[in-house]
Amino acid sequence: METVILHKLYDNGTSERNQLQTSYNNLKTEQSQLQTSYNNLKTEQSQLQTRYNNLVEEKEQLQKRFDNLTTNSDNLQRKLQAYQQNWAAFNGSLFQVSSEKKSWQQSRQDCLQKGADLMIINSRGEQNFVNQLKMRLWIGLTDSETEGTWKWVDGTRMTTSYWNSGEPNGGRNENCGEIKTYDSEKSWNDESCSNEKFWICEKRVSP
Ligand code: 2F8
Ligand code: CA
Repeated sequence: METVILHKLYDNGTSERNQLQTSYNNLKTEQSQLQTSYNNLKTEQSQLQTRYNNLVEEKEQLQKRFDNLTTNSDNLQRKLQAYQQNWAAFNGSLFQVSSEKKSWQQSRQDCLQKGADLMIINSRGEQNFVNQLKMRLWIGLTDSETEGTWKWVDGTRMTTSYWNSGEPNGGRNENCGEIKTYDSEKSWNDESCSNEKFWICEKRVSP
């Protein structure tokens, strides 16, 4: 009787041990699968990080290219606009000759409205350029502030001059400068500012 009971207990123990072993094996298998999944996810995460870094770099390069293209397009747009409005490029400036006549002040207002001002002649090249147009034109020269002290519209004192013989001769009656004769050596005249004349605007495009 005792032997039978002992056998029974032994069989029960064995069966329980087998179940535990099976459960243990199953858990080991599951653990191993989870480890593999984890490793795969780690690899995938690392690949995604690399792709993300590459995309960030690519985005920065594209942004730079986009900014450059925008700058180029803006410059071209400005040039095209200037060309369409009959601005002529010379020596880092754009020049536009009027098609109507106005007083010196009104002429200047027209230039200012266009983001420009009356022409300032500060090189021999510019003096030649304006004279070859062969037109009487208001330029940005005046002694309205102090009689006899000629200044350009940017407030600088006139240093080099190309007055016509006998000019300036108008005293208080002639306080504005014009291109009168087309002799590049001596072409300026002082003239009454209220006289209506064609004029020339200058817009600086490079420093
Ligand atoms: O001879 C030069 C002289 O010519 C004219 O006066 C007669 C000019 N004035 C006008 O055209 C209004 C002067 O500015 C110029 O000096
Ligand atoms: Ca004069």
